[in-house]
Amino acid sequence: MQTINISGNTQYFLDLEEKYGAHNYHPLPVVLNRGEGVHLWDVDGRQYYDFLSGYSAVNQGHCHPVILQAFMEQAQQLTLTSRAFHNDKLGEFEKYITAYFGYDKVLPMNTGAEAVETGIKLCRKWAYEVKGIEAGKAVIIVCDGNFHGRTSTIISFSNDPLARKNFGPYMPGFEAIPFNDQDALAKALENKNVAGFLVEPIQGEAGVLVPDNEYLAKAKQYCEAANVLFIADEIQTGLARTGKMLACDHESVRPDILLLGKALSGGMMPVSAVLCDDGIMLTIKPGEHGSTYGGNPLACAVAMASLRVLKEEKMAENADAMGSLLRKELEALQSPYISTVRGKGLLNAIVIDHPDKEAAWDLCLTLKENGVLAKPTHGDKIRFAPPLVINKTQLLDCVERIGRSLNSFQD
Ligand code: IF1
Repeated sequence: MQTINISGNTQYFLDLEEKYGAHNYHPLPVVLNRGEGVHLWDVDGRQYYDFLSGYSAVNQGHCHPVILQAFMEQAQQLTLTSRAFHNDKLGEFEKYITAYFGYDKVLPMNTGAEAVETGIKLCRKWAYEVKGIEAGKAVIIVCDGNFHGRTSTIISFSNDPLARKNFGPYMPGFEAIPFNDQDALAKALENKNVAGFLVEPIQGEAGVLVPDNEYLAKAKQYCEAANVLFIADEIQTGLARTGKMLACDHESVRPDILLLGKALSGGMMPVSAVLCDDGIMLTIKPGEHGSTYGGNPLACAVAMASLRVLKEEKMAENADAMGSLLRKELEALQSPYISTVRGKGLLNAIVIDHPDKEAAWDLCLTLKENGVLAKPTHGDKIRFAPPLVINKTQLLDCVERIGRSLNSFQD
């Protein structure tokens, strides 16, 4: 186990959380109080590169000035009307985002999980009222290793014991198949009660699992042939993270229902959105779904700025170039402790090969000492996902720090 030195200042904040907060996370022992671009600073003034980006919620970089400006202007004007009344930002946002992604309509929500839940409800509603599946019989296909959020319904179709243990009884109506297995999907689609296929184009939490080329395109074709909705959860992979605006764009796949969240607000506040065409969206009538904060004017102003800067600053192109460079340089380290380097754009992970099962955690502690913040996922994988504004000099500096951290490893 790695020895770590913690300042009194840092310890003060760790103790507060230990005593007064739920213990539902096991964070790295670092206390941050400032972020700007690719950098974070802790309470002792130490600077770090952020290689997690708030789980891809800070694609645009911490405290992006344009997004911040939009936030501050709107925050002083009007933050929330509820949907009981109209406001002058919601319609502008709806027009902007539907044109941006090419859909008829958007249903605005707040968290990613709410977007996933909304997608599930739309799919079921469409199944009964358009496709004609028998009431209560709709099935949505999901993938082993999925992560779509933490609500009771969503963990009902998780196969991660940590996510679902003792949270039953579980929501029925879901069938899991292996990820990246088109034959398994074809077989599952023989069931006439299937309404939708919910999939992450790249499985994030599972350890950045990139499917074979054409998997998504074939899956969409199979769904179309079976009159089943292809629901893409782009909450983590979307918004330029993988080197295209959407991960589905790598295969020119147009989801029937598109789920967005996280970087939709550039890390400012929870904003999520569900996009689809009228044939699906208009199955939900007034009063059948909603949210207190969904579509609030502050969220709309922030989301429009967050989407605008992605394009204006060509963040997808930078993510593509910097991601290729990162994977090439990580491979070139030829570290005996890295068994795999994988990813697309700036959504990457390394798999650690070391006899000590705590090795990935210990490496993250060493990385922290060397000025790079990253976190293990599922034991032996470490996600490397910096903000999409990282430049070549900064990226090579991080690779040097990662290499130095790996070299300090003892067998
Ligand atoms: C945690 C990681 C986990 C997501 C996808 C929906 C959601 C998420 C593809 C729900 C959220 C977050 C949740 C956070 C850690 C992080 C995460 F994959 F990004 F690393 F857990 F798997 N779809 N992912 O990734 O969005 O409701 O959180 O806004 O819960 O520990 P949310």
